[in-house]
Amino acid sequence: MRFNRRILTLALACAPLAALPTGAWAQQKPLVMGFSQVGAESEWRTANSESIKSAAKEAGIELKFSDAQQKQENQIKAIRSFIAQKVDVIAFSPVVESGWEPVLREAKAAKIPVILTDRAVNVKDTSLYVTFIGSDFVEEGRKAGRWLVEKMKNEKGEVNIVELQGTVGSAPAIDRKKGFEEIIKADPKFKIIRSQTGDFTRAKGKEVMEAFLKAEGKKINVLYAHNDDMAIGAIQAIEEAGLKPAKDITIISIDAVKGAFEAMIAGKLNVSVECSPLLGPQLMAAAKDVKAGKPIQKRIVTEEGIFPMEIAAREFPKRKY
Ligand code: GZL
Repeated sequence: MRFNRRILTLALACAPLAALPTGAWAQQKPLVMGFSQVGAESEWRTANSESIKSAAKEAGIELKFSDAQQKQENQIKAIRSFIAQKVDVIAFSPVVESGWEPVLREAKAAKIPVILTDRAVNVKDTSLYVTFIGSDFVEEGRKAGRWLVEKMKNEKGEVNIVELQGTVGSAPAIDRKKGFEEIIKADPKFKIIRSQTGDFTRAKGKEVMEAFLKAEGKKINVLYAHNDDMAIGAIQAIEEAGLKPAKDITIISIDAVKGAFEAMIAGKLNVSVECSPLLGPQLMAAAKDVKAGKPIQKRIVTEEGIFPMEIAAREFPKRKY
């Protein structure tokens, strides 16, 4: 008799749950997101990873986070693993634009929605991802170009530019180059005399700048770096060559991370175009909307500014990354 009473008590205690619509039960289980990150190559990337992890925690989303060490094959492996684990949603920042169709088709076949953050992919079938949340890199390149044209408007002679490109084949490297050239081509005095990848890292940026200085020396008037980390590495090379960064060579870079503000305040960097890594909250909101079956924009662009050295000290205390 006692045993039956216990079962009855338990059944009565669970009864209210049975009354919940099944969806409500499903909503009790936290949404599980598989995220494949490019790597940890720059200050920007570190801030981006922190934003994603803290936003997942804040949103009550279970995050499976994988660092690809800037290798596409590691990202593809991670995405396949997320599919095998039957996560609710997959998100990633593609290290390069191409080579994603096969694994994205596998995710689609497994009915797992994919969200792109930070960088885009180059696919014919855009149904392979739900949305792309990130900056307009072409516009970032245009902003860098417009700043240079304005700064050099009274310059009569040639303006010789060396360019440190981002990771070969990546959306930011392709588009920042495109936007910058679109603006400077209006005036033939601007010439890009050397252009090479520094892979978005300080070490490689310094190494390539050393080679540029060896080959071109005092002919260099401007350095255009696709991110602050490469610019900071190049600043070291410029100083070691006995030149004054931001004076002997005008330096333009992109991201507007803390290191860039410190360099501008020290008078060693002329300007940094903002590229916000703080994509975590938008990503988590999009993931929840996708799972709830809500409509979502195919492209969500992050709004960004530009920070010349003259305002760096005033703006630095307000910076969030
Ligand atoms: C831009 C991002 C780039 C940053 C670099 O959204 O993909 O990658 O500009 C980072 O600092 O390495």
